[in-house]
Amino acid sequence: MSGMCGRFIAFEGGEGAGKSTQARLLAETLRARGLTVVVTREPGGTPGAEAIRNLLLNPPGEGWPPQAEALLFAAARADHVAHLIRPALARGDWVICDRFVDSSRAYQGGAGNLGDHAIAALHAFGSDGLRPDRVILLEADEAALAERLVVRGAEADAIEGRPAAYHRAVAAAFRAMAEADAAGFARIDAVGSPEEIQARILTAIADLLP
Ligand code: Z5A
Repeated sequence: MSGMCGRFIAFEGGEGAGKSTQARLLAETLRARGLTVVVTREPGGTPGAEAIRNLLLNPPGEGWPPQAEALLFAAARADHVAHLIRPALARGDWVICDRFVDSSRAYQGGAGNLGDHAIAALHAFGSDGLRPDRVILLEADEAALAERLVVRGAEADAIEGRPAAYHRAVAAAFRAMAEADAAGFARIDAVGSPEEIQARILTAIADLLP
């Protein structure tokens, strides 16, 4: 758990699910209610973790072996947790994070076949096992997500560019995690207007709001 007053919300889901959009909208709504909110992302969020992000998404050389990739995500997270997330929660701020450890569980642990125990061990060592108060899992079918990414038109990075089967395994891993921890995860239908989706999210975190 995150501390006495601050709350820690993580957004998870596949690429293009609307995590960044919804993180921003949620922050605006919470700020309008008088809360202090820090919006951040992974990999990244601090200068050290942003430097590691660049190594991960644009790998020099021939690409990271799966174990090295998992270690780099965990190292970036350890810096982010120590220098940004824990201090913000200790001040009583809300922290809204675009991806967190469950992305490592789904991508490296699930689709990358390293397994959940390896990721949990890295997270225990690197970040003392910090968990969000609620994970908002944005779910949409493959076709809807593909359409959004075509509209956005950005070039794929080293992880986005992996085959469809990899991304299907990521979605299945997220689903399994949410089914195994119904209190920790809110599964949100990510198809609809951004406002409709935001309303679903606010309902799903109503119990955490002051
Ligand atoms: N990764 C990992 O492997 N292990 C880890 O531990 C962590 C991450 C932490 C990070 O890339 C990559 O690292 C990611 C997982 C991996 N790779 N993949 N795949 P990133 O942070 O650059 O990318 P991302 O997290 O996948 O985010 P994204 O592609 O930017 O998507 P998003 O934040 O979920 O969506 P968005 O930017 O809010 O919206 C996407 C587009 O859809 C955009 O044009 C919006 O205007 C549009 N949009 C948003 N909402 C809607 C609705 N409701 N309807 C229609 N269109 C919408």
